[in-house]
Amino acid sequence: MRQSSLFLPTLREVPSEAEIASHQLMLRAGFIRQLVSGVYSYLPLGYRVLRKVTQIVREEMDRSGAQEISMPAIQPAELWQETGRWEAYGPELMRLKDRHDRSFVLGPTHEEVVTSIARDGINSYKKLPVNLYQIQTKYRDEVRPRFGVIRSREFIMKDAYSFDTTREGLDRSYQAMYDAYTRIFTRCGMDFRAVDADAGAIGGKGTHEFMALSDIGEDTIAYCSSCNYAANLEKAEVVYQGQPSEEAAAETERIHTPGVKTIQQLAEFLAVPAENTVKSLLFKLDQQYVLALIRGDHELNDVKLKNMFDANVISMASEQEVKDILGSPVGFVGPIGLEGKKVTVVADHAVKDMVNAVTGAGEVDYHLKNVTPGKDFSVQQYGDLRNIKEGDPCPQCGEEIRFARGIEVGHVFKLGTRYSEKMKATFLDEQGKEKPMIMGCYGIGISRTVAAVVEQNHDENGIIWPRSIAPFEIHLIAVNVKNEDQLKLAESLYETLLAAGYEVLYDDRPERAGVKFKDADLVGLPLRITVGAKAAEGVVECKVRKTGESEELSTDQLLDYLKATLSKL
Ligand code: 9G3
Repeated sequence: MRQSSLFLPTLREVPSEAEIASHQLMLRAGFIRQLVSGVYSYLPLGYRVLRKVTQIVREEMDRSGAQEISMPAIQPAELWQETGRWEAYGPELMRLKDRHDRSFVLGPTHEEVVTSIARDGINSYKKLPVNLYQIQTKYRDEVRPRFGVIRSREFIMKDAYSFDTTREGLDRSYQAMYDAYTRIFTRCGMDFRAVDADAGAIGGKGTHEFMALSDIGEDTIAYCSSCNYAANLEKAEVVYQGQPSEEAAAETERIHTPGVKTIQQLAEFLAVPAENTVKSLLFKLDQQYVLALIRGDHELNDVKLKNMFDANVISMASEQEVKDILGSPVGFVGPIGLEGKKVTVVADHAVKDMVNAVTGAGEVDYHLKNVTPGKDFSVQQYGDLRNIKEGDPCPQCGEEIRFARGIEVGHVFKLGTRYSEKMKATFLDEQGKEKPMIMGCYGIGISRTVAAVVEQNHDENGIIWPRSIAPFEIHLIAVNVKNEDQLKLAESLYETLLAAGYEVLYDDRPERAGVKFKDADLVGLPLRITVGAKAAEGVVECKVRKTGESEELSTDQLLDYLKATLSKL
């Protein structure tokens, strides 16, 4: 491609709304442009990268035996009513009406559509297993789009759905997708981890998230310093090492603590460590109120709490609800004196061992000390309700847990029969018995993967594309197109490289050298060949964008050099 004819609107300055490197660089390098908040256009170079990632995904999905289809973005509301999701989702689900005033959704995902296709097209165990996938635009009206294409309202996803006759079949389909994802992200040059994750609203048992490691990642990963354990913080289970305290339980005392509301203030005011205090947090889980007790130095994990009650919706109670349900002001809530209140009290395992703890007294400016579970209050259920902490023992091997941040680029789920039952997608088994198909679903954020790779591969001058998904492999630069020798050599090299099958972006613009080199660093192609002062001697400079290492070569050494060098990038 000649750069003099390439539509590449680079920017000198950093757009103010771009907070992270990938967003800044993809805008500055002319790869994307925002149409409106959370909605992006992909310009020629950006689209070439998207196509490369899509091609890798397609190859590995086909290799796994999955079959590519295309499903509509416009989906009738009736399908979503069959699964109850029309009512379950809020403003994030984009809805529209057609000319006959019928309701539709703009597809954020395709479980309903693909299950209706399976229901109509499969009726016998002989036709299973099947894995159908598509690579298509999804629509989710994010409340706060941010980070460019990482959290946008329209994005490209590969979504696959497997249908099996047995759970063992699902396990095989799931493993095939897990392995395909490992190959895909490896080929994209990404540093990633597959982590145990929570199934969330989609339900089903067993799910992994594929996380691109990055400090700007919204997710926290708890991983083991020695074994292969890794889990989303939402899911990471805490190993309960019960160590009942030997301390004798003393009589509770009411203490005046004017204006002391937070655990920190309480610990300072009473000069007691945070682990001697109990946090009491009121939640609403579906229609019931739950008071969750947690040790003062721990963090409540609301996903674990939600799963303890298998609830669909969880929310922190408002100040008014705390007053109405517990008769206590916020900041002074405690587990004592709740008999007769319409609330269920649960607690994290660590609370069970506490003796003579400090809790809220249930009235303004008062706390209680020497509070002991069993003696002073009862707990309906203990469970793992806290976030794991760095340094906690790994649930798999006991070694230290560490934290990292990640960008979720893939997610694989074992759905079970959640959709097939609701939509009566059944098959007749060997005995002619009607059974619901057993499903799995598998997503990859294609556009998000591009941004995650940029997050992991850039420097202060610009992007550093791995060869596998770079928009072009080689940046050929004629330093001064007015110089006869340079232009002649550059033009002939361009033809030679194309004939050798390389993807070449040839900067033939009548621009100053400095501008050309800055743009080349910004766009970030893996290898740069500069035709400059030594053109007359047939000598060019080759520079590897990733390492900065460069060397001068005569043109007859060039093809061997490229073969050896590009295979490593
Ligand atoms: C919605 C809206 C947002 C959503 C969903 C539904 C996330 C929704 C989960 C999934 C599960 C899997 C197939 C590919 C892999 C992921 N956000 N999810 O179901 F209506 Cl507005 O999408 N789907």
